[in-house]
Amino acid sequence: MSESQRGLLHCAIVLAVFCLAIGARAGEDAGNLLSDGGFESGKLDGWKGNGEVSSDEAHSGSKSVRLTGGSITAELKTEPGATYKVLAWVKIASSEGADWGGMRLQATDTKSLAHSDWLNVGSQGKEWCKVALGFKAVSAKTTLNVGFFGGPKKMVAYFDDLRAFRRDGENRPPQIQPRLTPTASDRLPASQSFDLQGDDPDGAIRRVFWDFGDGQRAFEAAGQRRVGLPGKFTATVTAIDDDGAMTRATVAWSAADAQLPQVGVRTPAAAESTVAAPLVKLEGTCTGAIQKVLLSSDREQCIPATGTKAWKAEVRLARSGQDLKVAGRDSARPRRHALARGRGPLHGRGGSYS
Ligand SMILES: [Ca+2]
Repeated sequence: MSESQRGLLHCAIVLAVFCLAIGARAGEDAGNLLSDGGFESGKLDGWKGNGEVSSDEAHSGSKSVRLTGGSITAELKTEPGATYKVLAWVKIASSEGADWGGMRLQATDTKSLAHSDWLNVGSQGKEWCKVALGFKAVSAKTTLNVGFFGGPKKMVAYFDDLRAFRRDGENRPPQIQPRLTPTASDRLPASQSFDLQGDDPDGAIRRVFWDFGDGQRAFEAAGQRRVGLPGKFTATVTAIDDDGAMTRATVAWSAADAQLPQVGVRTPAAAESTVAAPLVKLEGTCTGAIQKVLLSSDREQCIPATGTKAWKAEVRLARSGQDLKVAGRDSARPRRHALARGRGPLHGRGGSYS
């Protein structure tokens, strides 16, 4: 798609918000210091506290633990000075009240060693999300606390696939597979969905950032957006895990619409020119229902051209290089502009323009 169409501007609308912690559990470290982190035994083996094993929800298998405002604890055998990681999947079923607190993971010895962020509907949504907690042990026994902590807020949440393991070796970055659907549109505006499958093998994906390449961005792993800009683009998605490791992936996509007006510049023929005189004559053509053609520069000049389908204009250049843009105003959709870039900078040379 030519540069002439790059000015068709539209609002970015992200319709859906999904949980940042996503994907399957493939690739996680083997081993689990918890005796039954998946609660598949149907009992709270190795756990104490106020929770009930439930078949209502399960991240994997058929069971999870349901916590209604309470919490459960498990004792971990730990080595003083060693670093550990706890991974858990949580699904928040309900939340009432706006006071402080929420669900969380916490590692304690005689005092708190580390805890996760509050896990609330606002931060996690109501889908299964993966949460990671890292801590350094100070004695041979560390208590893992899973559940609600805070004020009189009422929360119900399910936890599943809890795993605690000793961290050895380097942190591994997230493994991700981004997807855009569709990757090619032939009519604008178009709808495009984006999503990210993947996981962090030894932690959890904490942040996702999409840069679609057309000026739109999203901080959600998945969603729906409107595409209004024609061209060939590369979307870049960045995933960051709980230890700060980053993975990037790209998806090429394109959009076109033969009905859209186009603006072309015929003279000067080259995208970048050096001229001897300050006054430059430009000529070009437009397709579609263009009502008005305007030239603007990075020196805050704005000059109307004469004609539309075949337009002409004269621009007085400043002393050094500058960018000129040609915009055709579409009469059918007057809020849109077709822009032609790349016919500058035009460098004055000779006389007072050396
Ligand atoms: Ca990691």
